[in-house]
Parts: sequence; C-alpha cells; structure tokens
Amino acid sequence: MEFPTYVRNEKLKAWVQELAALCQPDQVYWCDGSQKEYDQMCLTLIDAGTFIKLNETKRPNSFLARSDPSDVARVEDRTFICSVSKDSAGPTNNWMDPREMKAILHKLFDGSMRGRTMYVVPFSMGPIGSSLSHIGVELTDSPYVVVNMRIMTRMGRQVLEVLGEHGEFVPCLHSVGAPLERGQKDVPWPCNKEHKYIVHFPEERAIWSYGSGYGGNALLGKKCFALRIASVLGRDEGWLAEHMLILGVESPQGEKTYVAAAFPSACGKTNFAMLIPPPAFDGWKVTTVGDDIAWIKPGPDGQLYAINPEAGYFGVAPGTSDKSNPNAMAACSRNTIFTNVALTPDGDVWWEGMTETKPPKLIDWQGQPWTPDSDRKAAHPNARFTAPANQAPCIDPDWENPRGVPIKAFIFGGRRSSVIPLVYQAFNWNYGVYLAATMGSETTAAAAGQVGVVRRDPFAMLPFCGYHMASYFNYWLNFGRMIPNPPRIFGVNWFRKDENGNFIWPGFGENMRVLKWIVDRVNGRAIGIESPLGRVPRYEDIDWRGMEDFTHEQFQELMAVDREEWVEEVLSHEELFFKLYDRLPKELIFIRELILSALWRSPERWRFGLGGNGNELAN
Ligand code: SAT
Ligand code: MN
Repeated sequence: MEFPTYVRNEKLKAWVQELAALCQPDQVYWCDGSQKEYDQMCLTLIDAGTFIKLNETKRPNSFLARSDPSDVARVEDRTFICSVSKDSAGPTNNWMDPREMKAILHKLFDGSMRGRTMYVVPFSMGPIGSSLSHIGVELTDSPYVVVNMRIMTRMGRQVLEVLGEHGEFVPCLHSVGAPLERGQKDVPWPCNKEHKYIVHFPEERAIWSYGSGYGGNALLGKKCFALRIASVLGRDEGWLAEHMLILGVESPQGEKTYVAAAFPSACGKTNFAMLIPPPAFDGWKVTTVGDDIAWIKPGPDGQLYAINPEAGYFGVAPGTSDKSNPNAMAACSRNTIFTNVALTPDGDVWWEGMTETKPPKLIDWQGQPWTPDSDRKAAHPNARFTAPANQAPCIDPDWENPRGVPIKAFIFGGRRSSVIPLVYQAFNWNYGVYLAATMGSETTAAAAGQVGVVRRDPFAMLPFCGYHMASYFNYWLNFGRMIPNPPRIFGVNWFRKDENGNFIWPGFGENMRVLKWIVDRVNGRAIGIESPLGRVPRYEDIDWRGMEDFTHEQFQELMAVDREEWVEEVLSHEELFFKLYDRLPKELIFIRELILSALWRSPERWRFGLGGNGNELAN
C-alpha cells in the first residue's frame, strides 16, 4: 500500500493496511481536510443523490441529506462496552466478551467496503496541540461522515503532523455495512438494516461501528470517543470527560465566570448554552464554549480547566427558532449540513417550530410532498444541523484556548414537573455528587415510551459512560478530594408546574436570573439560606429587574421542598442504587440518610421563613 509522504506513524500505517485488507475497499483515500477537498466531496455527494444543494442566496454553501427512514438516531440497544470483564462495564451498559465481539465484527467487516472508498480521517478532539486534546483516526466508507467530521472536529493533514512518528491515536473503524457488487447501483443513504453494532473496547481504546451512517453512530469523535472512551481515559489519567455544555457569564464590570452544565435530552441544553439575557440585564453577556461535551482537567493552579473537544454543533433542528435560539439559527445560516429536515419550494429548509405559521408546501424529510394538512411531521423529530461552532455569534473568544477555561460551578438539571426546586446549591462536593448521581428527567413525547415518567440519568451520562456507573460516582468523589477548591455544584429545574399544570417559570432567557445567583454565589457575593437540600436563594437574592410581576408566592411554589414528595423521590433513588449496589460508594448512602434527617427536622412543606432549622436567622 502507498502512503502520502507526510504519514510517518508506523502504527497508523500498519493499522490502515490491516483494516483495508479486511474491509477490501476499491481504494484508500487520505483526507487532508482542505476546503477544496470538502467542496469536492460535497459535489460527489450531490452526484450520489445523498446531498441536495440548498439555495445559495438563502443558505450559502449548505446541503440537505435525507437518511434512510430506518437510520435516524443513535441506537442505544446496539451500543456495547466490551471490556474484558463484564463487571467493568457495569449493569447500565450492554456488554459482550471482547473476543466474541471481535469474531462477530471481523465477519461483518470482511469485505464490507467492497465497491467503496475507505477514507482515512485523522482528527483532533480539542484544539490542535492543546495538552487537553486527543487524536483519533476514523476509517469510514461514508463520504457523508467525512464532511460532517470536518465540521465537528479539527480534521486533516495537520493532525498527522501533531501525531508525528510515535504519537498515540484512538483507532475508530466505521462502515455503513453495504458493500456494492460489481455494477450494483448505490442508494443515497447506504446502511445495514439487519446488523448494527456500535462497539467500544475500553482497554484497547478502540471503536468499531457497523451498519449505521447517522449521527453519534457514525461520527465517532462525538459520543463514542469524546464520552465513552474518554471517560475511561480520564479516569485512568486524572481528568473528566463529561456530557456538559460550557458557558461564560460576563458582568457589566467585565468579570468573567465559566460554568459547565449537564442536562438529559429534551431539557433545552443548547438553548441554555446560547442563552440571551433579558433586556433588563443590560451589559451582561453569555458566551458559549461548547454545547454538548466538556473535557476537564486540573490546572497547575489547582483550578479546573475545560475545553470543548468538538469544533461544531450537531444540533437538534426541530424547536429551534429565532425566538427560542437566535444564536443557533445564525450558526446554521450557512456552511451547514442539514439532515432529515424539510425542503421549501425555494430550496431552503424548514422544521417544526422554526416559524409560527407552517409553510403551505414542503417536501418532507422522506422526500414526499407535504402540506400543513398532512398528518405527519415535515421534519424528523431528531433532524439535525451540522454547523461550525464559530458561526454562533455567542461564541466565547477563548473557546479554542488550548489551556481551556476555568470552571467555577457545575450545574445539573432535569425536566421535573414537581419535587425539585428551581435552584439549589449542594452543601458540599459529596452532596453535589449525590445530586448529580440521582438526577432524573421526565420523558417527553419525543422520547419513546410513556410521557411524564421520571427516568434516572446520572450526570446525563447513562448512555455515555464507558465503565461501571458506580465506579464513575466514586471517581467523581475522589476527584473532588484531589483539588483544593473544587467548583460548587448546583441543581436546577426550569420545568416545575403549578396545580393547574402550567409551568411556573418562564425559562429561556429568564434562566439568566438563576445563572446570576449561581455566579454571585461562586464569586462570594450572594448568600441565600439553607434548605433541607442545600443552599437556596431567597426572593430578594434574585435579580427581578424586568420581571417584577413574578410574586413572592410564585417563587415560594418554585422553591418549596415537600417532605412527602421527597420521601418518594429518595425511594426512587434507591432503585438506581440497588442496581449499582456492589460498587456504590458508601458516601452516597450516608448522604441519603442526611437528606432524610434534614427533611424530618424541617416543616412538612419547607418554605422560606417557616423556621425549621433556624438557619434563616443565622444568615
Ligand atoms: O447522534 S448524537 O449522538 O450525536 C446526538 C445524540 O443523540 O445525543
Ligand atoms: Mn448530547
């Protein structure tokens, strides 16, 4: 096999050679990551019928792809953590013996790229050359994956230069699993309807993905590498790979505070990452470092520093509008790949929630004519835009700083119509780990199954942790002990409802008021009082400028801690804890006891000024 002269890493050469022999592509192509190459591949994708070029005036340099209707999202039940021992993967991951899995995969990959090109995609997760960054190389037979990877990561020849002769990389193998026989015509979205495997070998630090061309199944830098494999790397090397957005809050005086926040899906994570403060917060600015994943490491000064390992947004399109998230709308205004959205007659895109009135005529995500009378969605609910991160006007000036940005607080929030207050600060790191470990979120119509059922999603990492979830809790507990002054940990809930089923809190930009209290807390200004769960703001601790009609009573409702509700809540924490019992850190069991005893020493429905533990007076 011939290699470009700039490829100097023998391990990489040997690996590509070995897998090309297995997959038997017609040719091997090394991606240089240039604009010219990208443009050329987009033309190829148009010829193949995978891409439709959008209106150059309305959406410059942008494309629409329609996937096979069976290949529209991550497949969690086909996702495996193949550690040597089953116990290392833990009860929340699918597991198979690595040798058994390799045997299955070798059969599937044998000849899987026949009739296709194998693209070699070197990529850096994190700014090139940052000590927090890591290199991966994806071998894929999907040109759609290549062009998406060029937006989502730093990709191309420059990565191989950093890799050098002896550098380490995470090998990522991907095939859509649809070899072409001689003369067989290709389809616009090849995939394998029978077999799908998204497989991680944590000890080997390798990823093998077969059968899907969509999102996290195929763009292997994202969930597979930056979360599942990186969580294992982080544990072994003393850092954190988290399913968190990173944002900066800048005060009118120029004080800059960074926080990282984890939310399960369908909680408005991207909107929070790109929050626009209400008009009354003149001079306040929220900037975005990342919208999905954070890699976090202690710096020489003992503070935690975070980078966004990604370079683009793979954002959910439906629900995104100039009203809900103008920053995201600007990000996908050009140079964007849309997948499974609807097409307008003038060659632009549309999705549910983009505009208040639906366009009279569209082509839906499956290529069929659509009108507002059609009884189906025009865009798939998991339709996505792939857009360069720096196209969001809110991008933080330090988003590519190789040192990362200093993190002062961790925020965890689920969608809960009751029980959980608007905001509370964990008493200390261990309480914070408990809060995050027991995070839950109510299912929405978008998720499969029943609506309104609480699902536990510890740290929003349930489908993304590459090892035993209870060991991960323990790693977090230890991590807090390693650093002198760990970030403060907060819980938030934007979704509490009143007795009529209406949201009490308006959310969106108004979340800035909560964010400001958090920033004030970590910068030693706001005080608040102690509730049975942790420290909370009093009404007067929140900045109500521009929202003065929000009453004391409404705030009390948002913040109340109800003993009966919490007894049930804690019982349902037990369900998760029993599942993880053999490795569950003792600390979490004792913290549960402390929470229960605090609830019993407080009024049945704890509210401000009702006494109980007397701490209100102390502050
Ligand atoms: O498809 S991705 O994994 O990139 C996004 C998601 O499903 O969370
Ligand atoms: Mn995510």
